[in-house]
Amino acid sequence: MKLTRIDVYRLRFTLRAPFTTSFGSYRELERPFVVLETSDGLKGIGEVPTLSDPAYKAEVDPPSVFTSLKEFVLPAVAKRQAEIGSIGTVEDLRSSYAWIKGANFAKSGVEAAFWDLEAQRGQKPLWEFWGGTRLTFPVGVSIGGTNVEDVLDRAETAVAMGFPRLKVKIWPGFDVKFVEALRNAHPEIMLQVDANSAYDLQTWQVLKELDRFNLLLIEQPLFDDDIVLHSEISQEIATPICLDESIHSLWDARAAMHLWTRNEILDRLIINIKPPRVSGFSEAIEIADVCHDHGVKTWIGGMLDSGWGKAMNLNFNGLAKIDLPGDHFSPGGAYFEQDIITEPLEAPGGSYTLGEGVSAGVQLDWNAFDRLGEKLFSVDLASN
Ligand code: OSB
Ligand code: MG
Repeated sequence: MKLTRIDVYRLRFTLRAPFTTSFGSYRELERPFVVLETSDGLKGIGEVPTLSDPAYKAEVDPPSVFTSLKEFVLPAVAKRQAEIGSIGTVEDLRSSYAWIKGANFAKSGVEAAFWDLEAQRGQKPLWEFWGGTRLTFPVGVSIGGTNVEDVLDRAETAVAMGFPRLKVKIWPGFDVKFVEALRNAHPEIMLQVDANSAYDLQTWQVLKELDRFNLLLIEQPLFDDDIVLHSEISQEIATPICLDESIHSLWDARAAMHLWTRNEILDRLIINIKPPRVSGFSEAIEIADVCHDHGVKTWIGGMLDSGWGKAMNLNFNGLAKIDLPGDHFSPGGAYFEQDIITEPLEAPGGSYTLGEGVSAGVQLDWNAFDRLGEKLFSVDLASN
C-alpha cells in the first residue's frame, strides 16, 4: 500500500493512581502516537508506551522516541517507499529501518500503526492475522503500590474483581516479609514478583527465600541488559527467573534459552514478551514461536499502555502459544483518568474474550485523542 503521510502526536495521560516500581513512581505519562495515512484513505494508529524517563530501560523516554522517529525511522520508511514504490507488507516496513540499531520502542509505534492498516484493509481482527485461536483467556494485574498496606489494598480489590494472577514489585528491603504478608492474605492466587533490576551480585541472595511462597516467577532481578548472570543465579533459586528488560530481540531470547539449557535448568526460564521492547508484534510473535518450540513459557507484559495499546496486546494474547496470564489490567479499574477508546476494556471474572471487531477490536475516541494530544511533526510522502 502507498503511504501518503505520517503524523506523530504527543498525548498526555494521567494515571488514576501513581504506579511505583523499584526504579521510580509515575503519575503523568507522555506518549508518542504514530498515525500512518494511505492513498486509499485509511489511518493506522500506533502507540509508543513510553515512561517519563529512561529508568526502566534505555530509549523508553519520549525525547528519545521522538528523536529516533524524526531523525531516522520515518526518513528510512520514506526513502524505502521512494525506492520500491510502496510499502506493501510489514516485512517491507521492517526492512526499511532494520539497519537502525536500537530504537525498538520508536519502531514499534510505526509497526503497530501498520498492523492497524493491514487489519482494516483485510477487515479482520488482529488476532486472526497473528494466528490467534484461543479467544478467551485469563488476565493478570501488575500492582505498583508504595507500601505494604497500599499493595495489600490493591491486591484485595484485584482479587475481589476476580483477577486470577497478581504481580507485585519488589526491591531490597521490600521483598521477603512483604511477599509473605501477601501470600498469607491470598494463599491460592497465582502470584509473581518483579524486581525491575533492583538487585546486584550481593543482594540477590535474599531472593532464595522467596522459594517458600510458591511464586510463578521472579522477574528481572539483576541488571537491565544482563542474561548471563541471571542464568547463573537461576541455578540457585528454585522459582523460575523471568526476563523482561534484557530481551530486546529473538536473538536475546535464543541466547537465554542457550544458557539455561547449558545449565540444564531450561524449565526455570520464562520470558515476558513486551512487543514495544522487541520493536513490535512481528518480532514478538517470532519470540513466542521459538519459546513455545523449546517449552519456555511466555506471557505478554505491559507498559501502562492506553486502551489502544492494551487492545493490541490482548489480540496478541489470543495466540495459543502464550502460556501465562499477562499484565493487561489495572487492579482498581481503569488505568487512566481519561483514556482514548470509546468503551473501557473489561475482564469479567479476570478473563478476557476477543471479539470479531476489525483490527484491535476497539474504537478510538478521536475527541479524547485531540483533547489529550497535539501533533508534533509530520512526513509528507504523497509526492514520492
Ligand atoms: O516491568 O513490567 C514492568 C510498567 C512500566 C514499566 C515496566 C513494567 C510495568 C508494569 C506494568 O509492571 C504493566 C502494566 O500493567 O501495563
Ligand atoms: Mg517487568
